[in-house]
Amino acid sequence: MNNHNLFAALRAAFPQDLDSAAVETDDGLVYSWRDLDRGTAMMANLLRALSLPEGSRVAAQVEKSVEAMILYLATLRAGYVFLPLNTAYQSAEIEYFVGNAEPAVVVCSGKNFGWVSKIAFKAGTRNVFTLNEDRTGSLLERAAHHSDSHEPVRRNSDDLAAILYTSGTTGRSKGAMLSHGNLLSNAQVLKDYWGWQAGDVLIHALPIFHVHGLFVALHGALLNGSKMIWLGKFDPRRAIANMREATVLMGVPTLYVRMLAEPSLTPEAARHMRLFISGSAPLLIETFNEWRVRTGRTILERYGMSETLMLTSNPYREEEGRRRGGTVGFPLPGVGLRVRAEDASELATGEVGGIEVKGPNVFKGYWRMPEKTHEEFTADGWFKTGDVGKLDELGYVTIVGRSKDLIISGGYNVYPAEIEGYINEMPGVAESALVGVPHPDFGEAGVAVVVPKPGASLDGEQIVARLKSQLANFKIPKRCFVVRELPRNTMGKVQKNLLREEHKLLFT
Ligand code: MCA
Ligand code: AMP
Repeated sequence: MNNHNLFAALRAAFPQDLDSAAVETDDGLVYSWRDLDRGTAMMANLLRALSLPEGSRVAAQVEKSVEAMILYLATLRAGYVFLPLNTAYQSAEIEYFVGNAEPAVVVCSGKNFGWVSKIAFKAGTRNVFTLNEDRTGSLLERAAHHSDSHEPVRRNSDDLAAILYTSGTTGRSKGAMLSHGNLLSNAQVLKDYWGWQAGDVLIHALPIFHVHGLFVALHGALLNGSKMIWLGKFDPRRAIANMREATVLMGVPTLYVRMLAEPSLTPEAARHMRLFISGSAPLLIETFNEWRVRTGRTILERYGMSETLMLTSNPYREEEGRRRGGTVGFPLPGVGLRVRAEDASELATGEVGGIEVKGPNVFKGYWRMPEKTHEEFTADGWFKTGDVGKLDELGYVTIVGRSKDLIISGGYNVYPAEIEGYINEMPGVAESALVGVPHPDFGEAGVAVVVPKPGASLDGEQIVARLKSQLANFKIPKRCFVVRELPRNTMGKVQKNLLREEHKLLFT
């Protein structure tokens, strides 16, 4: 029987010359394919030596580094389940994720060990390691004592490989359970659809705690045996300078907007590049057009979700069609996509409705939330994305909005209900609403509108300052207004569309 462990497939794609460069970092280090193989083996052996129960979760809240990537690959190799956490999360957020996922291992930055280990030990985690950007910390010290050879643990396609926390369409964060088969099948489809080829070099510019950087970019390069130029933190000038030696770059729209602001972005600078991919948030048509003028290259926009991995993509090959700005392209091979009205009836071409999907890429459900999982699938087994869109006569998908109350800021998801909850807890607050409005850098930015209790006086800046001490930085509203009341419809529901309209020019 074949081993369906995703790591085994990635390892099989390593080039024959294991001493060639696999990763080059921005501080000048070069890791060979042999380094990745040995490093993942040593770490996998360390994890196995901990005698963890099968299916154990390994949670990581660490800065982006090659060693952090090795930790992810080692977790797969050892057959455990990886749980990546955004480095911006603060203690209340980490407490929720660790309490919910009950990881057997937690890896954090040395500077956070005090508070993270306290949370982890309270949740029953026995093993807390540290891993720092400068390649120090107890994880590497401990792994150094283990053998550098390791046979990937046998896994079935349906076995869990990772859990990614996302808020789905409603309520508290839910852990989307992704299997080895979900991840591998999606990576294989993208390898073919995007024409990965010999000699490709990827500029890896995104964080590695979400689907885009951890799976789409990383698996793409590894499955093609391609070298990565590894940017610890996105820097537009560095990314442009790296284009001379690279062929593929993946980014959220904010990355493209920031590169366009650099005079060094020219057709000459981009001459060596084969493919620019954008996703995670809507790419403005202005950005799409300007990029073409400034570089002579056409961005390929695609669409996906944590629960489903990649769903649609504009075509790579000309014979399959044009890359059309403002659309997210065609359903990927193997992905079923349909548009439904609210009463579940099928809609005609061009009509707008809820996007529903099916395929080997669709997740196994939400971690320990069978009811939530059930709610988000139709009776005939399609996953309801919460995105609103349409299909045209050629089959291109356009996303026109979202039925879920979600703001996407700089490619990160912000759930208004969560931030409103924190604001409503503050003394003197009667109620609040958070809306997303256009922002030139982040695409959308959060604006809070807060109503004081009778007799209370509130200050918008103080509310923002208080949120900063509680929540990840990207969730903090960029502005906060104190008003006498929120607009409501006859049913008493807050009319967020009116608030969005009122504040739409705030940042433009
Ligand atoms: C930072 N800030 C933000 C954001 N990032 N505010 C709103 N939205 C953000 N995304 C805050 C900072 O805390 C700071 O606040 C101020 O804005 C300016 O920070 P700056 O230094 O400009 O930010 P940065 O550190 O340069 O980060 C910007 C970034 C980053 C590089 C665009 O947000 C990023 O890497 N985004 C990519 C996210 C991503 O990978 N998404 C993929 C999800 P203050 O000054 O007050 O401290 S996967 C997904 O969605 C699906 C599956 C898919 O389809 O891919
Ligand atoms: P996440 O929960 O982080 O996985 O975010 C998934 C959501 O990001 C999707 O449901 C969409 O709303 C949004 N998204 C991803 N790619 C695109 C895109 N190219 N255009 C518009 N929205 C996108």
